[in-house]
Amino acid sequence: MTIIVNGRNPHHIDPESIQVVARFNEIITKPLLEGALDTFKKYSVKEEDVDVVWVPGCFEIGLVAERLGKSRKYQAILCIGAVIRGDTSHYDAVANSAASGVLSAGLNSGVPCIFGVLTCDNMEQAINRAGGKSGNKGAETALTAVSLPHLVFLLVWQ
Ligand code: INI
Repeated sequence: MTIIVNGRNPHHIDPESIQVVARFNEIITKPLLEGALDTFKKYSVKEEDVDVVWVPGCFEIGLVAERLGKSRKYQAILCIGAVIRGDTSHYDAVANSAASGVLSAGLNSGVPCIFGVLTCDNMEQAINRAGGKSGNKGAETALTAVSLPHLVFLLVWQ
């Protein structure tokens, strides 16, 4: 979806952006990151304006995203991870913490923190969404990272 605000396409801005990527399930998060970097390239975001920070797992994303947001160095923070259901309820704890952590990071810092975390029932679902049959969710969520800073800017300054 392209959001048009005041008749202007917010995609025209080049956000200085950061990606927080979880190492856990790296076989999935690496292609998600590559998809996101491809999207940034398509929208003329300069390579030198994108920083990538790796965290151990999705549980840690919120904390790191919030600190980075509060540093005021970035216009958007794209949080990438993959939580895959196992035999226990650990999945729910990590997936819920990742979602609420990313939400809090955005609300507390005022910088758009985009939820690029896959929550899948199995590895096949994750592979399909990391460049397989169902596309690349990293590439898709990067579109939000490109468009949201302008929207937030307009809302704050109008
Ligand atoms: N971290 C993930 O990113 N994905 C998972 O699927 C996952 N599972 O299933 O355990 C996971 N666990 C690690 C967690 O994010 C923390 O790094 C760890 O608990 C240390 O705080």
